[in-house]
Amino acid sequence: MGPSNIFPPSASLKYSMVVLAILFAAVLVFPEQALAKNAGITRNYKFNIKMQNVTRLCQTKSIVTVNGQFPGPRIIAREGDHLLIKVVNHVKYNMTIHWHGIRQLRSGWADGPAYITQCPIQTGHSYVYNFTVTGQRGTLFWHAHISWLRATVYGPIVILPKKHVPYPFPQPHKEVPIIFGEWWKTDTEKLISQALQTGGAPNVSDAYTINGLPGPSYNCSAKDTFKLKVKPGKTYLLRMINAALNDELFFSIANHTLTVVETDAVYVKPFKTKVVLITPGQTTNVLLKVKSKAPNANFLIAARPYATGPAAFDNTTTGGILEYEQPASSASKNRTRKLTLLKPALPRFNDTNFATKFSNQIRSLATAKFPVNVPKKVDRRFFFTVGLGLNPCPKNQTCQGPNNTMLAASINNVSFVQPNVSLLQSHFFNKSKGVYTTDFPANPPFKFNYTGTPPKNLMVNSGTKVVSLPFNCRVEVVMQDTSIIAAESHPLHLHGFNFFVVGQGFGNFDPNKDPAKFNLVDPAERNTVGVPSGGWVAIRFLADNPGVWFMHCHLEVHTSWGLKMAWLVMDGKGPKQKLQPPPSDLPKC
Ligand SMILES: *[C@@H]1O[C@H](CO)[C@@H](O)[C@H](O)[C@H]1NC(C)=O
Ligand SMILES: *[C@@H]1O[C@H](CO)[C@@H](O)[C@H](O)[C@H]1NC(C)=O
Ligand SMILES: *[C@@H]1O[C@H](CO)[C@@H](O)[C@H](O)[C@H]1NC(C)=O
Ligand SMILES: *[C@@H]1O[C@H](CO)[C@@H](O)[C@H](O)[C@H]1NC(C)=O
Ligand SMILES: *[C@@H]1O[C@H](CO)[C@@H](O)[C@H](O)[C@H]1NC(C)=O
Ligand SMILES: *[C@@H]1O[C@H](CO)[C@@H](O)[C@H](O)[C@H]1NC(C)=O
Ligand SMILES: *[C@@H]1O[C@H](CO)[C@@H](O)[C@H](O)[C@H]1NC(C)=O
Ligand SMILES: *[C@@H]1O[C@H](CO)[C@@H](O)[C@H](O)[C@H]1NC(C)=O
Ligand SMILES: *[C@@H]1O[C@H](CO)[C@@H](O)[C@H](O)[C@H]1NC(C)=O
Ligand SMILES: *[C@@H]1O[C@H](CO)[C@@H](O)[C@H](O)[C@H]1NC(C)=O
Ligand SMILES: *[C@@H]1O[C@H](CO)[C@@H](O)[C@H](O)[C@H]1NC(C)=O
Ligand SMILES: *[C@@H]1O[C@H](CO)[C@@H](O)[C@H](O)[C@H]1NC(C)=O
Ligand SMILES: [Cu+2]
Repeated sequence: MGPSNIFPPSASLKYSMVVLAILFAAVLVFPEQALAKNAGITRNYKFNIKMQNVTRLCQTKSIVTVNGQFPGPRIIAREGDHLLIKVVNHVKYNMTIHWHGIRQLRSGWADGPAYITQCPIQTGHSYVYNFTVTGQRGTLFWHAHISWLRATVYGPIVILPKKHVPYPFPQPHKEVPIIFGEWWKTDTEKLISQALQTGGAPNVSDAYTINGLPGPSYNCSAKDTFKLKVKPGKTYLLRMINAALNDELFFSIANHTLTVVETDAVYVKPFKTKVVLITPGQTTNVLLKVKSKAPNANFLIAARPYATGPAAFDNTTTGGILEYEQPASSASKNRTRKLTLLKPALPRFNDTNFATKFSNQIRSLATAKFPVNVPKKVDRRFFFTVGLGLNPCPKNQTCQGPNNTMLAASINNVSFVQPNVSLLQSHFFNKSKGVYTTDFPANPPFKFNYTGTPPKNLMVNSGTKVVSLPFNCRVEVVMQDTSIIAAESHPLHLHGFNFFVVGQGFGNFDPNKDPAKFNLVDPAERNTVGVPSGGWVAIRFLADNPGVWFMHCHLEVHTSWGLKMAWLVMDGKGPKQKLQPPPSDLPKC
């Protein structure tokens, strides 16, 4: 029996996150069947995809939700558990759900990106996502993986360590998810479909949210503010998730220091910081040790963007409030007194220096219990340019991209064209002809000064191309930002694997000098990494998971423009090295 059956649906959406935060402590004493020490249990969840009216920023809007909740329900499991999540689609949109960061060992059919590993779940249909959480513990999240529906369809995944296995840091008093989102007053499905027709950039969002709530900096939103009530002297584990569509975020709590202990469900060497940078697709666990005595103040919890491109961005700030439980005596005496609200200092919107320093601090634990399995040798090397580009305007139309073009984005100048059947099915049933080709280029079509003056012709090529890899191939990918249209940070997300961030730098990657500086000792292990604006990042992974694995920018607007590709990992020879056949309820196109 899964937690979904135990946690009652919360009556009030507005308070649901607060309620969940309180219930969260109960998870740690959650009754489980007595089973062999390492055998996981099966947890069942039901996700009814349905419309729900939600009011934010003084406007009521009908949004797509899971079970009417916004943000959606929390998935809780322990390392080793099996998950069966039945998704039933009651809305007019096609739907898929992605379990972001879950490795999906040999269970690629449950990964979720539309037309990559499955056809969408159509209106009135359902699909059971069936997978096991193997070798992972920490915070991840789930979200819709079709069009822009993840704007409102997202929620946390909390993976606790196996029973009786402690964290490699002090046990927190409480654990609290902090999930960032992005809110538009307008219908986001209309927004992106119009933008893709006109070729222009879609309008930026109207607000950011913390656990679905914009907070006091927005018009008529003071009542929609996330509150974190703390007991003096205690330590809290904040499970932070950036589920925003298009914006990397700086996060800080006034007058408090945070200790980063985990990123993308991998423990890291703890380090202290006032500010956290979190890109869309990343998750970060931090310990918050609060002051030992309740101060006479409240503290703003704030997040606002890190933005590097020239494009317009939502430059607003979302806020929550950290409140101390006051001692009973003072509370009664001072009940009516309004505490001052202290505000944190956040880096400037374009503070790339901070971004670089922050990401360099993230290091794997590299202990006997949590070793770093970074490939020391490499079988296949790839050099990928990532960035924007243009498509010509169709005849008879005027377009809103620069000089009457359409904005596009690409990897190695290939702008990915979404097929109309799923790549994984086409691969499994040997029906790739006319769906995809395996000639995705290992290098850009021509060399230029990637971060200098762009070439004259900015037009992209288009195609549905993948890279085919043998099982257990050791892969290195250098991702190089380009200044085409403009240099910009791109958070690249890889499905099906964690990778190791072995190096990064500014300007053009130098294949002769830079590899000597790679960190093969304690590199960060994660599923999403920011390609530095005007720079490069080098990652390595072991292709030990057969299937078709999407890799894309987690800024949804760039994905929509084609900044995506897929890796096709072949079966290995061993019996446990093969992709399983598809489940019988796999949706059809
Ligand atoms: C949302 O509000 C509209 C207009 O008031 C109403 O017609 C509709 O039934 C509501 N939808 C839901 C799911 O409550
Ligand atoms: C889930 O997948 C496992 C492994 O493939 C399989 O044994 C099991 O029967 C599946 N469960 C359901 C309910 O489909
Ligand atoms: C985008 O914003 C402009 C200016 O605020 C507005 O006129 C337009 O209607 C918006 N477009 C959409 C699709 O919401
Ligand atoms: C703020 O909301 C009020 C309604 O509560 C509205 O009258 C006012 O125009 C709004 N202001 C802005 C700047 O949107
Ligand atoms: C907040 O921090 C400032 C600067 O460090 C300090 O002067 C002030 O006393 C702090 N206030 C509280 C209530 O902790
Ligand atoms: C946000 O952007 C708007 C429009 O570009 C600008 O007027 C405003 O000053 C900016 N606000 C902040 C806090 O930078
Ligand atoms: C109660 O409020 C008064 C006046 O603001 C302040 O001087 C006093 O320190 C407060 N007492 C406590 C226990 O915080
Ligand atoms: C950041 O923005 C400020 C003002 O908006 C500008 O003066 C500065 O040059 C920018 N810094 C970088 C590194 O782009
Ligand atoms: C393009 O415009 C011409 C003349 O206005 C018209 O005859 C033709 O049908 C249009 N073609 C398309 C594809 O809209
Ligand atoms: C648009 O055209 C102008 C004039 O030909 C040129 O200077 C500019 O670089 C072009 N912009 C883009 C993004 O191609
Ligand atoms: C590339 O362009 C940058 C920025 O204009 C410049 O500083 C750098 O020297 C150029 N590199 C090469 C190899 O030309
Ligand atoms: C939903 O998915 C099916 C199968 O791929 C497709 O035929 C249909 O056009 C899609 N509907 C919408 C509204 O996108
Ligand atoms: Cu991007």
